[in-house]
Amino acid sequence: MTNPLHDALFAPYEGSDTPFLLNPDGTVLLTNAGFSAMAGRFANTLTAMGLEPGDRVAIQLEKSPETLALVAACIRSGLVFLPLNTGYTEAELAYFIENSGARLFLCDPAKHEALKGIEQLARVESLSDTGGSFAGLAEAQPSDAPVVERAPDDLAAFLYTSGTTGRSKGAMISHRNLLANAQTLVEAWHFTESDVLLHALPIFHTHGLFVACNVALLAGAPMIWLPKFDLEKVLQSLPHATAMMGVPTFYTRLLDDPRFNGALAGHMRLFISGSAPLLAETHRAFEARTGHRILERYGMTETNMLTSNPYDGERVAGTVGPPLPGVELKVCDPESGEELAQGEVGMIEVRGENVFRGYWQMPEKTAAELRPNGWFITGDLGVMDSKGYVSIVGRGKDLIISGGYNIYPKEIEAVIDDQPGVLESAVIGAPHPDFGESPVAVVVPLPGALPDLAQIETALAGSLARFKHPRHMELARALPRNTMGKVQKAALRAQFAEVFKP
Ligand code: MCA
Ligand code: AMP
Repeated sequence: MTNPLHDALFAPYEGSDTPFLLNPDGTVLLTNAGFSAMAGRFANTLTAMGLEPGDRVAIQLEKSPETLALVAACIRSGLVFLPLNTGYTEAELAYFIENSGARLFLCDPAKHEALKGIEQLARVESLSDTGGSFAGLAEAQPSDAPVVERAPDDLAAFLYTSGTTGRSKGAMISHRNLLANAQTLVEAWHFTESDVLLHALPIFHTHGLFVACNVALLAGAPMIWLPKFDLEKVLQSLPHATAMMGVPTFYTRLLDDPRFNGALAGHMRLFISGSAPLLAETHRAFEARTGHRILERYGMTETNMLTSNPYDGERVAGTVGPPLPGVELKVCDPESGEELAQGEVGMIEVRGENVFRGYWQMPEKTAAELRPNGWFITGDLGVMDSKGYVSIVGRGKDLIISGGYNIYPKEIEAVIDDQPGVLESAVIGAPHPDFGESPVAVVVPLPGALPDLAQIETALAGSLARFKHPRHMELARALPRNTMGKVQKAALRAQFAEVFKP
């Protein structure tokens, strides 16, 4: 084997005129041959720029065939790619690019001018399905490119994940991590060449890129390629697809539309949900409407997929199923790390070939979460039943999941606390009918001051991606605290539990 991911995901179909990406009406958008030619040209362009194996390439691109071809090109050239949320502001991007030491940053042509400042940190080029400076350079390149040799433990990607404290950490993901998990999932979920995956997720996170794309690529199944979750296009695509992966918001949005019914889902064999808890009532409503039991699974950026409800056995609503083959999982005392008896609630720890290689240049953070014997401390609180099914019952980490995107309150609080007239703030997640959870900010003024909430919103807009902005903000005299002086976020969660209720 010369390059584990290239050999398994891209090489088998190279040059074949079979369909690779499809339109919502089932017609061919791009063949495998068209895709591999594009990826080859991009790989040659990257090499011609002087990038060398192991160099990092940061990518903030809209979802398009070109973006996926760039990922394939990085893998082929032995480069480490960093996919970045398209919503990130320049301030957020600068941190990732500087921290990773990326030599090249690729952005959308529409943002190229506005992001010129990044040139102090890395070369900046642009790419989209209609062109861009990188696409221009690629035109002159041949479509056949050398495949750079990689060992299984060589890095393939950095995915930045925030934490309860401090700055985001670059999770170092290897070829072995991604390939092991993709192989497990293809088998567990029975993917074959006959499948058509309806792909409506973003491709800058584990779910859309490593779960969805890698499973389809490894199985040789074409994908209906939607730039985003567009309800009309999803409804149009369903009769041409066999499987879909989504966050719970996909399923609640489908259920909100009366056109979505059993007949429309008749060609589908599998609906998979993850990234955030799927409410048991959504699971039941979905089955009542379509006859399909959604298969819920659980994973993390650092570990890829960890547990899954079974394909053939019982899919239990409100659980994330047993550990996947090759994944060891135990529930431990959060303080001592001792394994707890079955049925007790504790910290979920996991181990397996899927577990990442640590945080980039952050040995203390790596040591705090990844034990020397390979067990990773997930930060999720869970319990395992007598049949081995795991339920996530809470989070040891202060995290809000909105429509499948993770939001760390600390990051929002830090911006608000810096604003004139603010003494302190607390951000919590409140139940939201569309996004599952959404952030609420409680702002405490300095004595005698009256902070301007509109000005705080402007400050948030300048520094944080839109999806992180609190959708409700209000002033309070003080934050509830316990006798130790710690802010009681549970009390705030109870107070704001109905703030987004329709
Ligand atoms: C968009 N907006 C959001 C979100 N998405 N706000 C909060 N949370 C979000 N998730 C903002 C938009 O900027 C817009 O702002 C407004 O909300 C409404 O946009 P809308 O058109 O309704 O949103 P959308 O484009 O339809 O997106 C919603 C979405 C999307 C389809 C749920 O966010 C999505 O595809 N989420 C999937 C995320 C994902 O892949 N997560 C996996 C992470 P304005 O108010 O200005 O109009 S990987 C992971 O978690 C692990 C490993 C795992 O287990 O998978
Ligand atoms: P991230 O690593 O940023 O992609 O987010 C991973 C986190 O999402 C996990 O640690 C869980 O807290 C959460 N998560 C993923 N899948 C599920 C699920 N099916 N149910 C509940 N939480 C989930």
